[in-house]
Amino acid sequence: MHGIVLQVYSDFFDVQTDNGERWQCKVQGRLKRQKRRTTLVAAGDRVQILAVEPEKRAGVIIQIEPRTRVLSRTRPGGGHPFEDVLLANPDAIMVVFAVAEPEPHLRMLDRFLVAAEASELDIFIVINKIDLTGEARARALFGLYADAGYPVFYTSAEENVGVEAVRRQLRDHITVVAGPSGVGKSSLINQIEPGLNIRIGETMKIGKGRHTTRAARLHPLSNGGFIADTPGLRELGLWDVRPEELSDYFPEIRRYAIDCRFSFCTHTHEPDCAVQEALAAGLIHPHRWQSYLRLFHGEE
Ligand SMILES: Nc1nc2c(ncn2[C@@H]2O[C@H](COP(=O)(O)OP(=O)(O)OP(=O)(O)O)[C@@H](O)[C@H]2O)c(=O)[nH]1
Ligand SMILES: [Mg+2]
Ligand SMILES: [Zn+2]
Repeated sequence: MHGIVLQVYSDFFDVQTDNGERWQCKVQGRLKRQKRRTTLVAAGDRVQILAVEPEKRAGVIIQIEPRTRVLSRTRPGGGHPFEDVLLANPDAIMVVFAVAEPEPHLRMLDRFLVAAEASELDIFIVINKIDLTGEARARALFGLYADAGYPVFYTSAEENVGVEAVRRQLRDHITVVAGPSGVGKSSLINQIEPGLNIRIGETMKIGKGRHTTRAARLHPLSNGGFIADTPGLRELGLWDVRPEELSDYFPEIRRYAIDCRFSFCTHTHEPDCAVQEALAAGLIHPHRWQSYLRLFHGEE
């Protein structure tokens, strides 16, 4: 049987098979004995399993498919760094913000987007709680992100508005959810997939304490997608971006930067800078430009 690992416990793995069954699996000894520099089995891994006790849905993982991508941390160790895989095969990051309550700080949204860009996953934005301001106000505030090139969805988890479009976006993908506390991430997920019953007003967490490595957990959606509950982007080390990489992480800057005279142009003072020209022509939003400058100079 083929399946996907939903969650990793200390010595067994929760696997959902392609026909939707849940099996508790161990890993075949042969696989455990192989030398490796990466986590053997992580949430998101596609695996092949054999039944051991079918009546108990207990099995053994006999093969792990190659990973397309990972969210990981590198653990240094004796000259042989080890890749701690927190999530295998992620496809996208959904960045959730609220239009009010908490008051939106666009600078913080830019920070989340830069961290998300550093992961090299597809990114889309969900602006929630539009019932508090009306959709027009939300679009006026966040329209600049659509101009920058991001898909932006407007929702009210409370009133079930705009949720179907987000549900379609999640189909058949493994999507990581990110965003500040209180914006309605759990509420939104419950509205997308009512059977999950994630606690509102309580952060989704596995494990305790800030020093334990928190692995990810996948919540299966009935449309074939998975929501990944992962440690924050900060804990994944995506928060620390070098200034010279920064223009790669603003899509609307990256787009023009290829035409700068110098390939290492920082767009702050160099001659023949295509980004400066685009800025002067109004093709880059001044707010986003200010965010770029602040991050470039090392301010959060
Ligand atoms: N008015 C309004 N309130 C909402 C909406 N969505 C969520 N809320 C409320 O916002 C509060 C926070 O919602 P949560 O879903 O717990 O937020 P969260 O993003 O999961 O927060 P953390 O788990 O702490 O990161 C709760 O009181 C929800 O009832 C919405 O669309 N409109
Ligand atoms: Mg939550
Ligand atoms: Zn430039």
